[in-house]
Amino acid sequence: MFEKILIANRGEIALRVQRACRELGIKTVAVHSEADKEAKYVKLADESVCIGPAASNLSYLNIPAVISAAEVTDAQAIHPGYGFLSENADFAERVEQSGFVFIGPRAETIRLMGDKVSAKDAMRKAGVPCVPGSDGALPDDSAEIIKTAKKVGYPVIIKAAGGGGGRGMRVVHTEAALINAVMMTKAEAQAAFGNPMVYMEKFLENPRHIEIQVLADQHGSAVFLGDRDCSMQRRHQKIIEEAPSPLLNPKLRDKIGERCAEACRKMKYRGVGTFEFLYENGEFYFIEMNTRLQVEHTVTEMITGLDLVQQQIFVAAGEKLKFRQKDIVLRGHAIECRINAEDPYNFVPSPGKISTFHMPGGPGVRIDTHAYAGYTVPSNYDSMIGKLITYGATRDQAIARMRIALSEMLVDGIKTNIPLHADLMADVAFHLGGTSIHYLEQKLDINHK
Ligand code: MV4
Repeated sequence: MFEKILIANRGEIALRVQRACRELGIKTVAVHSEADKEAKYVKLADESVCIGPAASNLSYLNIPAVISAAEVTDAQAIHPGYGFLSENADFAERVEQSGFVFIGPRAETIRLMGDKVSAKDAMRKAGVPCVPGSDGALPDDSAEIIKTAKKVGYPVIIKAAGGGGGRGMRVVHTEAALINAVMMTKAEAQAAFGNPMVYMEKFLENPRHIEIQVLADQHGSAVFLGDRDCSMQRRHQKIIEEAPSPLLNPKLRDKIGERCAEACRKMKYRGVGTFEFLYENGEFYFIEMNTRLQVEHTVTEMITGLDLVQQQIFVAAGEKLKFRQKDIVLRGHAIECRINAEDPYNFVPSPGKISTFHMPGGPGVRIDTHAYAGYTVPSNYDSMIGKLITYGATRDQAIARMRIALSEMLVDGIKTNIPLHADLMADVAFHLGGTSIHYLEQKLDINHK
């Protein structure tokens, strides 16, 4: 097992990884920007290294600075957290070339999944159901593109191979608009990702976003750890996640989950991963795979009883999974509310100094945050300051506990989205379960007219 791990991230996830290490008796190195040097989790780490100024591209995204920090502190492995360098194949490669272990999949796997055309191709070959569409990237020939769209049926969506997470896509409703839309998406993709390749899919009008969590070791074993429903989102930012999805029954879940686990075995996947699906009319359609630990891994931890960060560390160290699929039991229900430093209704970021910080507690309440009274939320990074997670035997109990927890939570000095979460916990459609990916934006629109 590793003796020392460098955590190449900041905020709540840096603290989360630190806690997992401490429990395993592993020493931690925190790297931080000048803006984060006073943060408590930095001081809590066994060692810390300042890797640059506040701007992310000069610090948390600075590959040579992160690797140098691992060298000077003699860390053996690097945990990338989420965001920043976590899905950067070049980083993973350079970490391993420098003699450290990258806590995540092989660079080759990250690269395969980073290109959405090659990812989809790999999934199709591995038997994972995909959205119908073009066979790989679209050709240059307009007549061919028109033919493909006719076959797929309008509306279609044009997506950049280099995109993902909602970047570089365009919906097309008619043949008249098709070629121009393809040209525009290609030009934008070239500018944004340095890759003009685009592909086509049938556009699903009102799907849910359901994802499958997987875990695989280096010895060919892979399991799925249930699903999460992440449909409550705005502008591709998830706000609430839950596990399991209120829409699935065990049979459907096991069927799609086993497909994902089998795909991992075929790809020789290593580490944790997430298969993202759109779910409509009882069918799953693969859209993307994330090769990192996700923000919402917590809800999976609550219903499986596993520590996913520790599992990442075990498999990165070459250990075998200590359980098989039949040993994985999904128990109860968990909900996560992302707490952001922002205006709850216009979503404008609200950085600054937190004066009051009172956190809820009680049975089934978990808080993952690096914030505290007196902490200053920097303006340089993502506005998420923490996650409130509740667990219950049933979905209703998890919701009831969330309502109480939100009512106890006090954060003053900055604005937060706690009032929006309180509204959503009282929302009838949310209570019924399974609102679509468009629900929150529609609700916010109505409330503002
Ligand atoms: C789609 C889609 C409808 N049909 N693909 C957006 C993020 C990226 N991961 C894929 N996205 C979508 N792809 C087809 N064929 C609708 C979306 C989409 C979406 C997906 C998941 C969560 C939120 C979303 C919000 C708007 C659009």
